[in-house]
Amino acid sequence: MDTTHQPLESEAPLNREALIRLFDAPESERPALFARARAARERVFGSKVFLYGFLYLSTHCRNDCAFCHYRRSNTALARYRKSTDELLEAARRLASDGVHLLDLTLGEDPYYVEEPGFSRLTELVSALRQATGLPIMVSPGVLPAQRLARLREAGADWYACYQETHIRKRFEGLRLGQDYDVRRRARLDAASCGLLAEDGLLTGLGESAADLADSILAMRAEPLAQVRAMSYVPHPTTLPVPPAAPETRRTRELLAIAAMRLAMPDRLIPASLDVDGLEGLAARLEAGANVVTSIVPSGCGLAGVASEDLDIENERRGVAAVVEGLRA
Ligand code: MD0
Ligand code: SF4
Repeated sequence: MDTTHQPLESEAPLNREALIRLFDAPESERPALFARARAARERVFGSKVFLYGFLYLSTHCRNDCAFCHYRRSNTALARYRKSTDELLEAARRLASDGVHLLDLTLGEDPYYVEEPGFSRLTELVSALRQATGLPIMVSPGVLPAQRLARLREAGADWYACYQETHIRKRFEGLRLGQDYDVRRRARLDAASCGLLAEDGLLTGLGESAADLADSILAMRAEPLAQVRAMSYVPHPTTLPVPPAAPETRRTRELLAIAAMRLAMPDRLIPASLDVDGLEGLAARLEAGANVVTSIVPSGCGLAGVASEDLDIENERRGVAAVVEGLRA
């Protein structure tokens, strides 16, 4: 274990000890820290920011994650499956608005992931790819290697599958009844069949600085092209609200973005609109993010994940509002 004392100002990717110090840094040191994260981003990506359209195509799920509004045991929830035509319409809207990628997300919906021929999701990927010509990310949860390869053949470029935490004990308390290694294996299988892979972690659930440092080191060791952090958003049916106040939870997410940027300068790092909507965009970009994700067109009846309807029907998660926010 590399425990040499590495100054936070170092331009070399931070080691574990430095990452822990980063998360525990006093508030007065954060502006300089975020400035260093932006400089690290600038060195690799310049001032480019990428816009990802988000299509939550099915809110059905067989899993029961303790942090998620769409967990199986939330039986009161009105769930939907969008038709191919509805998704094509929304995708064309996003493409003409100027997004760089479409993220097709679904819960682990048996209608898609347990379908014997597995043609529904592959046909959807091909149809959206043909209709827009955009890169397609799929976020269908855990799939066996053979089905990931089928999605790649159908035209998918990306596979997102978030571990949330890389501490096995914590994983068991979050992704209830799911296997840590099977989930991790899916990302590696995706990368081996030519898909770009994304992992993500959840902040604001009482995780320690060492837990976050270990997550970042685990992500750095995987063949990931994109890495993210998102704050836990409490819902009536999810985990009890953690002790930390909302702004403390947000700070953990911002520090995690900066830490990932300093530890992995060359990865794409999202600023998700799904936690705080449009008003949360600037702080996440200032922390070192360079992708705006969860851009959702209004009027299509589409939902968010962490926040089901925040800023969706009021156009604040549309491309125009995001571009205006970026200009500001
Ligand atoms: C986002 N709401 O980017 C989306 C979602 C899943 N691949 C992405 C969590 O925040
Ligand atoms: Fe299902 Fe994903 Fe929610 Fe877990 S996080 S319950 S897999 S939709």
